[in-house]
Amino acid sequence: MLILIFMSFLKDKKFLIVGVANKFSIASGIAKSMADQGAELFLSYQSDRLYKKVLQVGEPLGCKNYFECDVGNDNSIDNLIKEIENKWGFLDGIIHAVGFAPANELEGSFVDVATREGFKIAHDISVFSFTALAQKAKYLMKGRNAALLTLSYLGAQRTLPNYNVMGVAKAALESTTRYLANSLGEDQIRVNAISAGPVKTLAASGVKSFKKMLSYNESRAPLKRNITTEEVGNAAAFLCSDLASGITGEILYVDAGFNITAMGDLSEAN
Ligand code: NAD
Ligand code: 0WE
Repeated sequence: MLILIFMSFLKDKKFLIVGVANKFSIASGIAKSMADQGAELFLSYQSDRLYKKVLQVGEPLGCKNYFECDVGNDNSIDNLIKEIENKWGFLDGIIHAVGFAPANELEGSFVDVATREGFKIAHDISVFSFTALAQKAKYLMKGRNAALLTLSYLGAQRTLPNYNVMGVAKAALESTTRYLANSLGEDQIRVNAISAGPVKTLAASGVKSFKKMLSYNESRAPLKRNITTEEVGNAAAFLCSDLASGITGEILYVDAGFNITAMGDLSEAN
């Protein structure tokens, strides 16, 4: 007799996911994997105009909790956390899948396109927001073996064309992951990041030559393909579960191995 045993390592856990814009979002892949493992979800979205799309992602997963939150606004974050306190009274973790820089800084040579204002916006929305969420939701997570997770990209560690100020911000986000991990450790709250390979999402859709980047990654990565949001989701579900109870302050690459290579297969060499 065949016995199928379904895993559900997030059963009875409740998570806030910040950053669903539509079904293509990395946050949506994470929501699916976490719901598949039994987690209950609270989805926050940036603005009214996204509400319908976010419902389309949440409803098939049985999610009943939605709230608008602009992570660049402290009152907006406070309102979100209050709503979670009222609905649930506690939290087992937060997924931060938000990144933004002004489009005109994501094209051209870094030294020529960088501005003070663009730097501020990129770091406020893409980096400080993670600390702000941790700070404001800490009291809901204390002593529950909770887990925070953010999304990074290889541009934090290496240069690549056009990523510019976002690379600088992702470096700060990875450092933030370590500092948060160190200061939240005493509350048994773990903090990790996933550095994902490129995925065609809304945030990627405005990016010049993104298709070329996808095909470059596909041919250079050890697995000879790109990754899916579900693969990021499965790693996220693991990191936020008790299976990862010994892991904190870590940056986990989910990129088909691209980051370990330096020279590909020389097919482009003369
Ligand atoms: P996406 O456009 O689907 O998600 C980005 C989200 O950020 C959107 O939901 C958007 O509404 C939200 N956002 C932006 N400003 C906000 C604000 N002020 N308040 C609240 N929400 C705000 O794109 P994505 O690719 O899924 O991005 C999610 C995360 O993954 C980002 O941190 C991104 O840097 C990271 N990432 C993306 C890739 C990729 O290739 N797509 C690779 C590695 C890491
Ligand atoms: O982190 C990201 C997305 C970052 C992003 C994208 C946009 C486009 C639209 C942040 N802000 C904006 N602002 C906009 O107005 N990625 C990892 C995907 C991505 O974006 C790139 C990449 C890759 C990969 C931008 C330039 C070069 C490569």
